[in-house]
Parts: sequence; structure tokens; C-alpha cells
Amino acid sequence: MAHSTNSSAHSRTKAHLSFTARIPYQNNVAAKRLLELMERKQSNLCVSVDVTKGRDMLEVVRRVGKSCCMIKTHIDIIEDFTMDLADELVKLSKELDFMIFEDRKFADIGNTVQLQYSSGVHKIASWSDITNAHPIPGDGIVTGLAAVGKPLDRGLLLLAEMSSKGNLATGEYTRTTVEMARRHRSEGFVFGFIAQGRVHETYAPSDPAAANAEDFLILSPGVGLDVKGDKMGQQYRTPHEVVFDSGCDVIIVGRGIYGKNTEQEVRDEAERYREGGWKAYQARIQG
Ligand code: 5BU
Repeated sequence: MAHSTNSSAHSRTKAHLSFTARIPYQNNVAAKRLLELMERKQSNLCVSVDVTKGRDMLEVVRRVGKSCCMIKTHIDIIEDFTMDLADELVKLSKELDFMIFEDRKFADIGNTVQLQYSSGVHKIASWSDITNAHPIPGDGIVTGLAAVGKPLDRGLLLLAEMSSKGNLATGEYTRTTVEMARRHRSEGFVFGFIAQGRVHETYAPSDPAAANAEDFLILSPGVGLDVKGDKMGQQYRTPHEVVFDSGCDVIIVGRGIYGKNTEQEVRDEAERYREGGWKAYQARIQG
């Protein structure tokens, strides 16, 4: 999907409001917490910690926790997972003030995802503030996850677009994803999208009053300052392109940060991305 590369296209939309000013538009508790947290820490950086050992994950988190609003996990790649790791992560999230996003990409029928979210080895809903789902199974996936997550004040993002070359989440698929989120917004669980731009504005409701009343948060992966992609189809844009040009709210950065060698380099890169993301956000709301 080609999103507008001109921020003026977002005029009179929520893209020009501060994170704080957008809090009243949220129906989801986790979304309100995230907006408050971003403003408080002056950070719209989510660090994706894609390492395979628990102690390495905690080490990266200790290094970047102060710079980010969120830590994103793929908990199923951790070889030595126990619930102690989850407990430690939650403890660090309170000490260092960030939220936890398990990038689980649920994609099954409601009954199954409900079990995958609540149970098994990982018990994701017990420690992860936010998770995400593919819309492909239909509305039941939202209903199933909400039955577990809503009572715990968790939040859900729908995958409306992806960053990788040749992905199928485009056009009609993205439009119907937006419509699915819209159908569930008032229930207070779905609060946004994983996307490359402001998909709910690209596919806006026909009634301007309805468009005015709604807000969704956009979290965007595929962010890098030094390289344009990897050998397996990942595509990177800069924080400025993602936040200022395309109007996304949160930048998700993985290897660009945790992939550095020394402790200091990891800390420095986290600050570099935090600053890049935050400056682009400030320029956007001032523009
Ligand atoms: P990277 O190291 O910054 O390329 O990591 C990006 C992370 O975001 C990684 O955990 C992916 O699984 C995740 N991701 C993505 O890269 N692109 C997408 O469209 C989605 C998730 Br959805």
C-alpha cells in the first residue's frame, strides 16, 4: 500500500494531535497507558528483542529499557523459557517504565487462540500487556482473544500490513482488516494496527463524524537507520519516514539496536532511535 508521503495529507486528523490529546479517544486501557507513557518518557520507540536465551533477553532489556516505551518479544524463540523469565520481565517493565508486547501473531479460530493466549507453556496473557493477531480467521479471533485479554486490561493490534517484500496484506485485505477493527473498537480491546501507515485514514469511514470520533494507534516494524533491508525480504525505512511522512505512532526496531556488539553501543543505538522517533513525532504534531 502506498501511503501518503506528505504530512499535510494528515491535516485535521489525529496524526496532528499530541499523544496526550489522543487519550480521550481510546476505549482500551492499555492504549491509554501507552499514550501516557510515551509522553512521560518522550519515547515512541519499541525495541524488539529477538534473542534465543533468557539471560540475553534480560541483558538487552536492562540496556534499552530507559529509552523505550515498549519491549517486543517473540517468546517462542527463547530456548530456556520458564515463567521466572516472564516474572523478571514484568519486574523490569515496572522499574524501567515500559510496556510488554508479545508479537504472537495469532491466526486461528477463536476457541484455539483463546487457549494459546491463556495457557500452554507461555501463558502470554498473564504477562504481556499487548499482543497481535492476523485477521484471516475472521471476527472470532478477536472474540476469542478478548474473552481472555479484556478482563486483564490487555490490548490487541490487528496486522493490517507487513514490512516484508511480497507480503499479501495489501489493498482489499488491509481495508477489511480496518473494518474488522472498527467493528470491535467500542468493546475496548482492539486499539490499533501493525501497519506501515495510517490505514484507518486510507480506508476512512464514509461518515466524517465517525472518522472524527475514532482513533487507532499504528505500530510499525521495518525501521532502520543504516541499512535498507536484509537478505530475507525485510524492508527498512527511517524513523522520519515512518513517523513524519507516513504518520505511524510507534517505531519497532530490532537488529538495529540489539544487534550491536558492546553494551555501550546498544545503549547508544537505543537513544539514537528514541531521538529519531521522538523528533519526527514532534515535527508531525507541530506541522
Ligand atoms: P528487525 O530486526 O528490526 O528487522 O526486526 C523486526 C521485528 O518486527 C521482528 O521481530 C519481526 O518479527 C517483526 N515484524 C516485522 O519485521 N515486520 C512485520 O511486518 C511484522 C513484524 Br507484522
